[in-house]
Amino acid sequence: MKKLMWSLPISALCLAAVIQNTQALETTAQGAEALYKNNCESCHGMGRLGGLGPALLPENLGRLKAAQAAEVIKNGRKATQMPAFGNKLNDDEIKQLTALIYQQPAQEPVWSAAEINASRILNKEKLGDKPVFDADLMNLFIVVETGDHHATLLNGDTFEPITRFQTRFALHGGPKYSPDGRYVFFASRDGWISKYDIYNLKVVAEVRAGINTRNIATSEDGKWVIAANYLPHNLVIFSAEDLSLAKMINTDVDGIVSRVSAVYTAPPRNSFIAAMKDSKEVWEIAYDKADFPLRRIGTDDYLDDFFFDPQYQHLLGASRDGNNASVIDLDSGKKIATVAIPGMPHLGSGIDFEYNGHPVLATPNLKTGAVTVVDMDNWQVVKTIETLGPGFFMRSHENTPYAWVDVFFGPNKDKMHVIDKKTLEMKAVLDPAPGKTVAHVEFTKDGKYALVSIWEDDGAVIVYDATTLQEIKRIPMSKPSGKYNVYNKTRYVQGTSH
Ligand code: DHE
Repeated sequence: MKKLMWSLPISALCLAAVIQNTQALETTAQGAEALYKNNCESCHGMGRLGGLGPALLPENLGRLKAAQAAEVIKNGRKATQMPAFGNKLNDDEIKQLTALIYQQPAQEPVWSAAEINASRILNKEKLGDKPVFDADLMNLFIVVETGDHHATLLNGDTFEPITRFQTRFALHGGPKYSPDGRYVFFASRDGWISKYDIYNLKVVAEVRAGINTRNIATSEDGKWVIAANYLPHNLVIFSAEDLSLAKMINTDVDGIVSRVSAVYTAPPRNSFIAAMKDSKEVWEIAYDKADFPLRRIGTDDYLDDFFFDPQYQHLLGASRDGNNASVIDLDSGKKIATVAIPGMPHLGSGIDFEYNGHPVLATPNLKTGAVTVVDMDNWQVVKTIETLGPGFFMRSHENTPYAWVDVFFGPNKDKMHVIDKKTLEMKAVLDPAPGKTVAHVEFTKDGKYALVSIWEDDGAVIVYDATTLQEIKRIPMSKPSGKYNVYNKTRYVQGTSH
């Protein structure tokens, strides 16, 4: 392959998995290719690009260890259509297939406009303009359940599910709503974008944007959806109306080869802002101008995880060494400060609120058990709040006194911290499911209730009174990875991440 993906830097979290995967045994290529063709190709596609089943390329498998892949081939995968091959293939054949899928294909995979256009699926049914159920449309939640690849539409007043539907395999990143909250767009790691009509409880359009996709963003005017891809190296813009292709923006430019880490919407700027994985740049794409003009902002470090201040005037990007964050003024394109945050801040999960009359941001850290609070008036660290381990997701709401942060990694993954935003002291540490991973919080529209995930296949969403911290209800769900309230997300309520 000409483009050497493995020589490029990769995110810290998946490093371990990648090292393991690239240690996969050399295969007798001929035999493995034939085994693939006869047993796997009809679902996983020619060239291992994916089809009914996910793509089987090293980049797409970065999060699955080779031993686990062999196990899936042998015994099948629960809650998917992947059958068990254990009675058809012997151990040596399974070993060969496992080795094959962790090898780069001889030909570099292509996903051009032709493949994108050919992948598009439109639901041609005539659908009505009124919701087919009765609920406060602004207080609905989409809960993504990655355990069995489903999503639940949850009524935020009654906490009763309205419907539950199958999604594409392995969704990642927050689903994004249209400004009126009627439609929600999902992205899968395999590149599928699905547009779901909440009023009619139906998928209305789908398109495959790439082979390995990071996330999507929707424009504030409701017209565009953009996908950030690792493979190919590009950003792809679609009409939000019917997911038809509007523009592909190649990110391998000026001799620099770069994947795209993520893309976000900056509503006051009418632009999308993209984080580059392998180039020292931030890209801004104007979505309100013809042909989506691009502005490239040079940075002095690789910045691939972002926090934006509420005005979208400043961007905080975590540096790759995980020891500090750069503050970039998005108007001038200049770096204006460096904030020392030694624990590898997870800025994408950062939230903002007011503390002592100052706007602050609070971010969990991926390497240390700490939440870092930074004054956005002077970019100084106000406080480092000790937690019981590295956290992944943090959330609050403008109407609640507390900020909630999980632990996610290590022995205390079952704990949930509740921090008082007025004092920056720990108000409580919740322990609702000892031994299980407890993560990710979202609030009802009014901020009165906090919904917390028990992140297990036989998990649940727990509803808490966000003031008394009493448990109100437990709704069984299959690894509910994220919950997204229509009002909080479409109104960019303070305390929600972008
Ligand atoms: Fe995520 C959001 C990157 C691993 C679950 N994750 C995001 C976003 C980025 C990101 C850039 C913001 C995009 C958005 O919401 O539009 N995630 C990364 C990584 O680089 C990392 C560390 C490695 C990787 O393999 O991609 C990573 N993420 C994970 C997981 O292992 C998680 C826990 C399980 C999973 O399903 O993959 C995970 N990421 C999530 C979730 C969100 C997310 C649930 C949305 C959070 C939200 O509330 O908005």
